[in-house]
Amino acid sequence: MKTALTEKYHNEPISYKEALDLFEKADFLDLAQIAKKIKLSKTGNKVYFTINKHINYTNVCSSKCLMCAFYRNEGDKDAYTMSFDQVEKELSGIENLKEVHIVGALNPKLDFSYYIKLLETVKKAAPLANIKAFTAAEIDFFSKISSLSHTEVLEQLKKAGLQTMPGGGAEVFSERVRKKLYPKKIGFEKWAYIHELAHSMGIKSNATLLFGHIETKEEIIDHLFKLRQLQEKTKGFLCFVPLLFHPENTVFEGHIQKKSAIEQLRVLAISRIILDNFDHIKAYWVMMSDSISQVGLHFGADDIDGTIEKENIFHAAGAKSASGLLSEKIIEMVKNAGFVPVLRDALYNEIKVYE
Ligand code: V47
Repeated sequence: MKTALTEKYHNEPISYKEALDLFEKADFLDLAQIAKKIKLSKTGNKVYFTINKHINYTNVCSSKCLMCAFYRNEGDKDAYTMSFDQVEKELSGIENLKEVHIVGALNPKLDFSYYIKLLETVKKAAPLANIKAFTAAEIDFFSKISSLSHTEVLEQLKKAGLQTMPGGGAEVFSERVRKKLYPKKIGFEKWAYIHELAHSMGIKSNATLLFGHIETKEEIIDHLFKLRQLQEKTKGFLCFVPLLFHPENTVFEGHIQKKSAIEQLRVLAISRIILDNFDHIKAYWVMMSDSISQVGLHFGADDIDGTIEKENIFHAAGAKSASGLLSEKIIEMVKNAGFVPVLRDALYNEIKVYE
């Protein structure tokens, strides 16, 4: 039975009904076996990581999403916007930096020129690193505040140094959930339009799913099928990253429990199975913890993210993982899980294989 299942989902794209059935009912280890077989056929026993740094340039946000613990109102005592000097300082002294990940908030007080200068500052401070910046929600916001079209916004950002885009802002592509949790944020149509546009301009991107709040299993499966369809069209997604909802310091604290390791691993595996046209699936250690992300490598993930240095968004929401890891620690985690660590750049070019 196990062999029949792994063969079936390895050779043919899965249907919506089959996917929902597997997600809801499949034996836990059968699910792992199916997902791992797909992972092995794509990336063998390699697991990718990078040396990266997160810059969360502001936490002042007009979107005020209910699931977010990171945002502040203007005037709050812990509201901040980084100066370019601070950005430069944050990036100094990091050896071998490969990727700068820039995600912030929708701050109505900043002009579009701030973002151009931000990218120019990062490019100057870390000329050898890839700049992965701004979710589709931010790109849409920049278009509104600048009165430029989405194409013009992306052209100007690209000229200033933007090379790839993170997957955030996708949340769950369900209008039901959007209306309840993030009514001011863009929905699927716009998120998809902006990523498609970016891909057509040579800007590759990631895709995410925020799970573990009020979404249903059907909405998770629907989200993954929408992404598979979009990837079929553009082939511009590099990696899919399931993001586990952390309720601490949000209105859901005490009402929603963080999903168990088993539930997190089921989401990871079903993502690997449905997204057969994505080369990479990330077990994001910051959000899952070191040990669950290690197990995630046996549930279809082939990427464990990077050293990060300092993470703010998930830690505002109570993530208990370290806020950064040394490369040596990541290499050890991957080896201990039985895989070969590979240092990558943002486009998955292999820089060093740690046999
Ligand atoms: O879109 C917000 C999520 C995202 C919470 O592309 C929360 O490699 C959990 O885009 N609990 C932003 N999640 C982060 C992001 C990202 C992160 C890591 C890797 C990549 C990548 C992209 O953070 C938001 C939202 O989905 N988020 N609040 C919370 N309480």
